[in-house]
Amino acid sequence: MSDSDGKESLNYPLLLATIVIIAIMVGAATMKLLGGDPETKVAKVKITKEQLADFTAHIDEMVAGYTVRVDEKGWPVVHPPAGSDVYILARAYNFGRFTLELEKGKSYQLKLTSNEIRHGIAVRELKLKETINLGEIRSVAFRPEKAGTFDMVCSEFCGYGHESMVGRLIVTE
Ligand SMILES: [Cu+2]
Repeated sequence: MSDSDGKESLNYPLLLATIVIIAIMVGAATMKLLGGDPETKVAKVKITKEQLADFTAHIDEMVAGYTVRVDEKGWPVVHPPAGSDVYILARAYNFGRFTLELEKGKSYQLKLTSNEIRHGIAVRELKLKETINLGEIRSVAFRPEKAGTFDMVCSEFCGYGHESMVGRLIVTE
């Protein structure tokens, strides 16, 4: 008698606890899927030696096509049009010998790659921070929301020259 009673009565505290745990897990998974800034969506593709050559050709085109002046270091200031792809090759120990100039509130697609070891790119004030792995092109939607002149630094320790790996990013109003 008491056995059959026990089987029929549900363990409500346990059931409730299970439901709560499942709800928390579903919630966490959903937040992970939806989370993150929609302006910094990241896509990655693998890159071959030939594609790396293409990549450097894109950089040369960008510098040749969109240099607007030369800065006091003698570096070309490159101002690609809003909405365009911006190619950056990280290497020991610079991001290319040019200064990048972008427009505030405009969207760009950063194309990032490295030709040797892993580097990173970070502009603290503009909330940009990406790892740049060898052998892949990382494509990042980027919209600078602050005007000014900012340091673009390497965010992954990459050797003795890491600290000196500083580029310059100008954002105009
Ligand atoms: Cu580096």
